[in-house]
Amino acid sequence: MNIHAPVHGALAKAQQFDEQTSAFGSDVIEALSQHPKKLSPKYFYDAAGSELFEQITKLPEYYPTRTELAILRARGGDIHAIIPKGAALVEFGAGATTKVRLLLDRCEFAAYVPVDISGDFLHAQAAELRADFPKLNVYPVTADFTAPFALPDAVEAMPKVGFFPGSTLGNFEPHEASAFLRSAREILGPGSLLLIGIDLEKDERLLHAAYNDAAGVTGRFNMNVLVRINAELGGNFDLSAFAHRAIYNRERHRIEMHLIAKRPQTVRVLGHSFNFRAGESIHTESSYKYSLDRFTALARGSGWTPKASWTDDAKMFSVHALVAGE
Ligand code: AVJ
Repeated sequence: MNIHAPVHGALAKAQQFDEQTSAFGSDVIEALSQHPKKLSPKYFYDAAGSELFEQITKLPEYYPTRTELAILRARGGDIHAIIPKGAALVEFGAGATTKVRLLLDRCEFAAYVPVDISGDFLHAQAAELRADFPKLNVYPVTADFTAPFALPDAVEAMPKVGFFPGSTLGNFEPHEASAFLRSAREILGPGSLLLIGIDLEKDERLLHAAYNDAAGVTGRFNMNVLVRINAELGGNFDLSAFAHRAIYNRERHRIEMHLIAKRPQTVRVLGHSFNFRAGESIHTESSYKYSLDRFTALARGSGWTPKASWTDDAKMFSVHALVAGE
């Protein structure tokens, strides 16, 4: 053991790292002990996983990102018209800044509050935006946005506009999606606006192609969670013994991603053994698809009043403006 006390910052960082690692570890042990086995999609996104997701957004088969961007561009005037001047824009999750830049370019926001669990990513993103929007106040908040968190004091008096693009809501089970919408209403306050991107139900062949791309990027993205378990938790997953599979579950309106064991095997993680039968699955992600009616009903039932909905001509994707009820 090192008898010299490390500098405070390094210690804090080491502790934070340990806590995150052990949360990941205990989650993985619990999720792989379930029947059927599961893993949370939030663990896809380390630096390599975020990079793979960026590649997914550019695939010819993956329509959501480019369709949502096209809607935001085409409806910029309508969006501008309903956003109060001097508002604070609160983004749930911080990813690529392409979408938020469209809003910041067109609407006069006084502040931008990106909220994300990964502080490093958040601060890099904030620095980038501060450089390009010198008059904008950027107040990053490091928090898990699926739980209640406090907005910075500096934006308290400003009107609030929430932004939750990308159909990230689709990763939540319907009851979790409702809980998120209720919590967002509490955080933003009555009368606030929420701009939210929601992927729509469509021909199953298009959904299937979007999650089983010809170049195999989605498969590598899916497999990245096993790469992380091996690297960070000392797991011994044999990556060549698992296959990517994405299927549309029609009854539950969702794409499911699975990792399928190609043969019987035992995998060890943090001193635990997990047995797999040939063909056994780890369910790694659900991506719910909504009809416009089912989404507006969910929003109403969660304390929000739909104000406007926009889609592309082919009705592939939707963007909704909701107003928070009292
Ligand atoms: C970021 C959750 C919206 O569900 O389409 C992309 C993630 N998974 N390809 C989605 C994802 C496989 C994506 N979301």
